[in-house]
Amino acid sequence: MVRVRVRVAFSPQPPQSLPLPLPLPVPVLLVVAAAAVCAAIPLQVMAIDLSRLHGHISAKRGDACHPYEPFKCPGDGNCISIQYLCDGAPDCPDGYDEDSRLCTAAKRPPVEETGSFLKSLLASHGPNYLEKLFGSKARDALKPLGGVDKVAIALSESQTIEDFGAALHLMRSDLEHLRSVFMAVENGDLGMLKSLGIKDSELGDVKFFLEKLVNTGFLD
Ligand SMILES: [Ca+2]
Repeated sequence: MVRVRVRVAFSPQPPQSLPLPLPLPVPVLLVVAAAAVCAAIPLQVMAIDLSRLHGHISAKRGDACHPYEPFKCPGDGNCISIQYLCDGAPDCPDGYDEDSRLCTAAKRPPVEETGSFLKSLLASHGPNYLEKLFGSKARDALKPLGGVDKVAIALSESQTIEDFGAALHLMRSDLEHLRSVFMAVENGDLGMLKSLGIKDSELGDVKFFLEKLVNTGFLD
């Protein structure tokens, strides 16, 4: 199906028919322009935070895109507007703006936030604590799985728990254990988390963390 989309280019010039009586100072013009752009972007699109897209955005200085088209297609370097990310139609030549890992990461908490949370649990309880969630390969501060950052990226980018298990080469038994933990949380059964040794003071944070994944399709 060919999708036709009309694009309106942003013009910093006021329309000829509506001349401004006095030239506005540049900062005022910028605020007005930013407000106009924000008003034109639907709320759903505003939820996409480029800082969540770990590893999907070039970090090189000097090749940044214009603020109104902040996403750089990795293939050809074209810059596209943020409302064209994950909107169902390819805008980068290779369709990267619709990449399923990128679009999953756009819905999840930032990788850095997930990594910090996992590290805080390890710091409080010791390097083997996350075996309770992710199974025996999660010992030694997740080193057998590639480290905390790799696990955080997999949690961010894996659309489903099956994708997560494949990304980290989890054993089937460990994956099914993890699924049972998620299902318990989805069903409001905090007894499961308590039985894993998670302290009452941490239950809220762990539940919130797991629910974020469930609510973005992890168990689908
Ligand atoms: Ca698109």
